[in-house]
Amino acid sequence: MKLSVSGRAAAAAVVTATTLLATGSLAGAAPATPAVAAAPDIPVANVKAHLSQLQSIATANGGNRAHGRTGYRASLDYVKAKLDAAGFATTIQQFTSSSRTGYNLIADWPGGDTTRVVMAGSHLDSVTAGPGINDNGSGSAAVLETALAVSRAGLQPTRHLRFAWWGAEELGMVGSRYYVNNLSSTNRSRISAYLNFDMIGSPNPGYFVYDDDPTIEQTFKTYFSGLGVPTEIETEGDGRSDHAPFKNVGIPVGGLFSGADYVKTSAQAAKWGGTAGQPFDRCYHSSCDTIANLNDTALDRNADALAYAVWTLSS
Ligand code: DPN
Ligand code: CA
Ligand code: ZN
Repeated sequence: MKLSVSGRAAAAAVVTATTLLATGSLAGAAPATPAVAAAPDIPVANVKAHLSQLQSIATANGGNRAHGRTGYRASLDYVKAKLDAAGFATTIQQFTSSSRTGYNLIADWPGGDTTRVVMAGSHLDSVTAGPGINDNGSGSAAVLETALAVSRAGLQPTRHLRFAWWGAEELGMVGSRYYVNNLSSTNRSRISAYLNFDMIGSPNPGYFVYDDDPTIEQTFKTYFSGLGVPTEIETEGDGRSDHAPFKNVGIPVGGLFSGADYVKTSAQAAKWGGTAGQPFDRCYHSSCDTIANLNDTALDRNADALAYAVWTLSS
């Protein structure tokens, strides 16, 4: 069989396939070689177009997209309309937190083995202080564009794919915890992986991979090593985002992160560029977390890595 992949990509594919087969939590996954060839390059312009829409929504709704505010519901309606038009089965899950109504959006891609579900999610709410474009429009827009790419490709994965946008993360992961708590034990046991994307376009970026499930971690690392981009283990936010409720009930989790208010070291600036002695995101939880508060290269790489992981882990 002739494979139209470079030597390095082929070598990376072998590593991924070996890891998948050797790891209990995702045992039974097909070898990853075909998925490596098929995973799409996510157009960063499309991701940015979604972010421009989220910025406009915040601007039209008092400057934020926070839980219980009109800008949150408008954000959810924007994402849902795109998914409905692309053929997803969408569900809005309602909950109450701090006396305000919150919503999760769940989108299932029809087909695949529903006893082995691969999920990717991100929180869609901002803080009240600003529009929340890096935190977490970035993850929300990249997960949306990956879902739309699944539809464009007519992907028929072996495993069932589910995408999620969480409400009220900024109040303490309220929406994602509500989702996990309300799963039946059967449906909980059917989730073979949860991938989380919270802040992936930080303006002074780092490339951090969560070190939770080893198969998921290795899948992301394989993608970045193919780009020649070094990664570090994510340590700033352990337990601080929506993967935590999944992890707490034993579901394999992983994810990507480009940094919040920690300061970039000189060693990190040497390998990633950017500015040492400055935060990864100086606008974290501030009014200046606008459409200008993004590094397009980080957003592009992380969106492509997201799609690679979704294709590979569901194959
Ligand atoms: N959970 C993020 C927030 O919404 O504020 C911050 C964060 C994410 C921090 C991931 C660390 C790691
Ligand atoms: Ca891309
Ligand atoms: Zn935040």
